[in-house]
Amino acid sequence: MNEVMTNEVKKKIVYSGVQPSGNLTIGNYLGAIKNFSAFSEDYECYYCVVDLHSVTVRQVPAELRKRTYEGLAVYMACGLDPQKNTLYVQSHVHEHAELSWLLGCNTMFGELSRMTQFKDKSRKHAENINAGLFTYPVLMAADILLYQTDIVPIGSDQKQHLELARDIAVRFNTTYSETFKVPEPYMPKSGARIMSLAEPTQKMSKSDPNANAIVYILDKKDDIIRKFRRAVTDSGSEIVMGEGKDGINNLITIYSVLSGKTCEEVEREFAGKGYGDFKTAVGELCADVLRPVQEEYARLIADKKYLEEVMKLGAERASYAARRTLSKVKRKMGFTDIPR
Ligand code: AQP
Repeated sequence: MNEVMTNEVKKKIVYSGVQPSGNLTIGNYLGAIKNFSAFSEDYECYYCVVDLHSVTVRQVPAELRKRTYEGLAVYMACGLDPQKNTLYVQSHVHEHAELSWLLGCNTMFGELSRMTQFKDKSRKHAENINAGLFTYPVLMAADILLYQTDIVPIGSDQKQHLELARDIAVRFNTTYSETFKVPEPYMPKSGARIMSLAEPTQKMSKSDPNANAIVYILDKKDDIIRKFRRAVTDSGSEIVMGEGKDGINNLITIYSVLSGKTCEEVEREFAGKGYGDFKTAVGELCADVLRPVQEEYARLIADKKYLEEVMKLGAERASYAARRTLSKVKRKMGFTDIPR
């Protein structure tokens, strides 16, 4: 009896997503995707290709379509089994957009105005400061709250949005009675903010127009090594972390996360070596770590039929869970059902 009861204990829920707004970077990998598979065994996991988010910035339609398949293939190549995880595409589950509207009516203009990503992206895309860019965090809150999520693995750039999602959940629960689980962020101790190789005070972003600033998950070995060799560093020479040494701090962090060693161990390993040797070592290690991911990706992306089966299965599973929360929310807010 006890055993049966234990088996029926509901697993905690993990949710995260990546935008198909460009080719995925080692920032996306080290800060987020790499950590996803660790949850697969013990949690019920939803990992989404968040295509609705990506159109807050103008996308070329054919490229968006292509990158959506690629995003799914990268998830699997990074070790996410579609049987153990719900892997799906956000726009296939219309409840995300619907809940986003309802939550938007429970989110304050002032809260959204404080979001630093909105301010950054408004500066970068001054010709297209659309309403979606402003309400992006509400859609992100809907993504998370729709699945009654416990844990959200994210890079540190998404921390502020996650805090807002928590505030929205608490406000809704207080206004309409307990409806949403209030989610917790999970940020890796190291690698939560991988910096640009060209401007190490800036986050590495897949939409950065400078390709040398970014290492893509699918970059060729030679390109990876070349980019690391050209990484901007200060005028020093010792492989030691320090204030104002953003470039070398970033490279030590990347090496540390890729190798599983602490930053101090990395400093000891490279004591007496110069920046040039270290940059080559980071490039080589990065290429070695990414090689199996790239091989698996090449196999998966060639099989469009299989990717579509995964998409379909994921959409069905996600829709089932999403429908339950959305109908609860609508009931609490006073919406009527279609009379039977
Ligand atoms: N540089 C980074 N270091 C650590 N984590 C990062 N993430 C993104 N960049 C870094 C994490 O990756 C996950 C998916 O991010 P996203 O695609 O939803 O959007 P983003 O955070 O806006 O990522 P990008 O690469 O900067 O995209 P663009 O250029 O389109 O805005 C998130 O968990 C994020 O924290």
